[in-house]
Amino acid sequence: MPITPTPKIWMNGSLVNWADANVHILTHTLHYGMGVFEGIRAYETADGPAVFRLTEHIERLHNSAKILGMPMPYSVDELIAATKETVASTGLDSCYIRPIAYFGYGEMGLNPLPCKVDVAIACWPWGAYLGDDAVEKGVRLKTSSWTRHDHNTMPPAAKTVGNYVNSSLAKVEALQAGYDEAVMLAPNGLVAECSGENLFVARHGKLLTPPLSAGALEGITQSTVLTIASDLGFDARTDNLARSDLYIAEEAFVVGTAAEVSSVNSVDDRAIPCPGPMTRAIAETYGDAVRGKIDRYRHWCELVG
Ligand code: PPE
Repeated sequence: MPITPTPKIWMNGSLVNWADANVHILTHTLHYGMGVFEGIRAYETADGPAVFRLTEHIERLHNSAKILGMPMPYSVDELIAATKETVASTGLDSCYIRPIAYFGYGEMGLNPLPCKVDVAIACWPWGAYLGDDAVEKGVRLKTSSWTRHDHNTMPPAAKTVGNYVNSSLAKVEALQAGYDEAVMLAPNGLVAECSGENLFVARHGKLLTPPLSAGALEGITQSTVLTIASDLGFDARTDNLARSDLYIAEEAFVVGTAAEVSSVNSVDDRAIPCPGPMTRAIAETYGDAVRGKIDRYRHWCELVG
């Protein structure tokens, strides 16, 4: 999707013009992938723009950096304030937000630690990630020929720049084969997640989503959906899934900040009823929750102003 520029990007403590938010070609992370990032959305609410679960996203950014051994130069509170300042500077009611921390220009070679850690936050308007009408129409999934990371290869709990080589390989393979998104299996063959979303599947009336131990990112939308699903009276929990669980699912959907809740209409050309009743109810509630329309979830909407 083409990027629509906004006026300013936050870089190392101040807002700079969009066109001036550049890095040197010898930026360490550009060569070796040791960076961490987040994907967050701000939505229009009755009280003004609000960033959905901003604190949890910034805490995960800090944890990703900790896993990499990357010193983070700004506290969680400082980055929360910086994110709000950046969103406010766009004048937009809703947008996608991309904080990134990376080892900058300094030295080359595999040890990143001599390089200064730089932090930037960019925002831009971003529409439906898996196509318009992804709830009603559903997306076609294909099991990837690429295996998801082993815990001792690339830690799946950290949202690192380098982890996304694996995701991009899988995404491109799925798109070139005529599908919308890839399902990735862990080295032991269990279902991990999709290239950019967590996956939920209904089996025997229960909603199951693979945990971190199966190689999935601990998604913030996954956590939101587990809460919403329970509040709606559904039995929903993290659990391991086999590939065959996907083929005989009663319903299935993917969740992520960018994709929100998008139903799945087939996996490897095995049709899945779409959208299922639980999927539809959860998607509708999620859409209202992020816009501050549901009292019990309003604490997740962190106002910008
Ligand atoms: N797994 C992966 C691999 C992943 O990239 C995401 C987010 C999730 C699960 C869901 O996490 P959460 O956003 O906390 O619910 N993927 C980002 C992808 C965006 C991009 O293409 O860049 C996102 O949704 O922002």
